[in-house]
Amino acid sequence: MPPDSDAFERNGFFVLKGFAGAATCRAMLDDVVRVSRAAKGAGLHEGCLVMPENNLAGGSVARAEEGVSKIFKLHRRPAFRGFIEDPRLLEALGSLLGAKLDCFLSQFIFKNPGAWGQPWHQDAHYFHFDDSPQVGIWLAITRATLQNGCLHVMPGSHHEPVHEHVPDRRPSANLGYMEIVDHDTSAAVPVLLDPGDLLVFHSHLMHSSTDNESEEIRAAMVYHCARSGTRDLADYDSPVHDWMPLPPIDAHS
Ligand SMILES: O=C(O)CCC(=O)C(=O)O
Repeated sequence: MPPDSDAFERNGFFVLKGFAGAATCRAMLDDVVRVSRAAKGAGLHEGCLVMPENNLAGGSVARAEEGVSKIFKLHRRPAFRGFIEDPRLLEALGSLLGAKLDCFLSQFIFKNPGAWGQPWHQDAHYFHFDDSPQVGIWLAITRATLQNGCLHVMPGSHHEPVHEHVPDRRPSANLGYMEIVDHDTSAAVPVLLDPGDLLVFHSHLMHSSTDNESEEIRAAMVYHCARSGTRDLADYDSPVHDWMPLPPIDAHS
């Protein structure tokens, strides 16, 4: 499954269909359900940061995970580490970034029914590093459809510098949601995925997601990788970053 480097250069993203099997997706989902319940829907559990879904706050949920938005810092857990260290993935990432890589960020996104989407942004806005780009991978744990709030991307927008981001103006928006309002996103395309499909994208790519207007969960597991040696220039310690070296690519060839 070779990476589509041309599409990455041209559009800022590509999709690897059927990258992960059902058992991998199931194991991830089972683990985050355990973490959500142990944390009672918010806070820290075994170093993982569980964030509630603000738009669903106040409603009663039968199970803790139904009120969770995202869980950060998962990539050292067995259910998640094997995936990011999969030689097929290391090879794809290596051809985009080079042979020595770190995974510095991971998040599971539940996107429960009624959850709001994330507005237009570039992930690079959140990364204050001395190197660029970073690469994100977004694994569909469930299907991603127009109704359940799939991602939308702006092809070619990875050539843009990082735009100004303003706070998401919706009163119940989740913590940390920021929005680009100075760029025409009318040429955006939806990224419709089946479970196990993988979106690979550039950290400058403008993307957003819509609200989950369906009765089903739209779950995804997202990792972000950087070249080893990348330095974080922020003057604060990010509560969601955790720099973990990945096996060098030639260890697998
Ligand atoms: O999956 C989503 O709904 C939004 C995810 C996203 O935009 C991100 O993690 O940067």
